[in-house]
Amino acid sequence: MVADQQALVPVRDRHDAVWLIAIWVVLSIGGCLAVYFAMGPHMPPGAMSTSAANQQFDNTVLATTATPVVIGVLLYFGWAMAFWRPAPGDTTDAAPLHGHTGVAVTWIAVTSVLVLVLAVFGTYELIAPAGSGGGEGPQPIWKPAGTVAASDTSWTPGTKNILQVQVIGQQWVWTFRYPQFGGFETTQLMLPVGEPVQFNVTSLDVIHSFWAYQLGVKADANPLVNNVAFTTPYHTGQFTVRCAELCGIWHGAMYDSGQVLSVPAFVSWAKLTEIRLARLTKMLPPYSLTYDPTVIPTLGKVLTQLGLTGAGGGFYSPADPEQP
Ligand SMILES: [Cu+2]
Repeated sequence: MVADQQALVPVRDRHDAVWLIAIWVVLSIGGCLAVYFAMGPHMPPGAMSTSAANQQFDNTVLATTATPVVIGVLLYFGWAMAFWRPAPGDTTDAAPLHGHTGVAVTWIAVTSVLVLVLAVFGTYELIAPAGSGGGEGPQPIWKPAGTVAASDTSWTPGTKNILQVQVIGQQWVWTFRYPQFGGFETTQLMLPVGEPVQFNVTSLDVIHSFWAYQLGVKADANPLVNNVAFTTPYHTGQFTVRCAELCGIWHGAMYDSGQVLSVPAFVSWAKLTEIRLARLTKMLPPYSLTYDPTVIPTLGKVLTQLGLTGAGGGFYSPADPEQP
């Protein structure tokens, strides 16, 4: 009787395996399609810029790849609970398990290849096609295709010269300098749509992290370091700016918002702001990729003292046609 029961076990297991694999394949195909096509377009951080779209694509591919694994684990777990649990009152031990070299080797090989391929794929996709939205340090290796070393003094839309935007973090406000428009400093982060942007991120005190969420840009702001990040906005509209590095008691209030404008609207904003802030720009230290905090205490303070920063840092002029 005991021998008969043991002989039946492998047959039952084979049926289970066939069913499990069949159900797993069907569910995985459906799941992968649903994740890639239905969830993919809603994956963070959206597709407002090249860097955001690259991250969204990465997130979509990684989630799609993980789907069969998750389905496999949950299916096996559910199947075991439904069909392999002991009958009520059965307190005997289960049959001993023995290692299976083929299964172990296959599992290690498949998961290792999967992880390594995804690591290489994800890294390449994040940085290579359009330059990284994460800081690449002072000498970036990957730049947006077709761009050249930027001039600090001029920028013309549609050329290979990248728009330079300096991001300055300090406790607890973000300010932005536009060196190609006379080096004015403002709390408004305005960008033109469809034009490559180079963020030069630095800090005047502690370590901050410039995080323009919808643009997929996140770069550490370190004092005396120029940390470069690239993006090209795809759409006009508003995006949020936060500090992503705990930087003191008002870290959580260190937020701002930025706006992607049409190219003509951006150019007129930049030229207007250059003129409007000319009086203040003269009081600032000359544009530089980094500033020594012990020598340069004026950046940002000028705007603050004159009451030009509103709650959340953003201030909008009634003269700005893009603002309500
Ligand atoms: Cu901060």
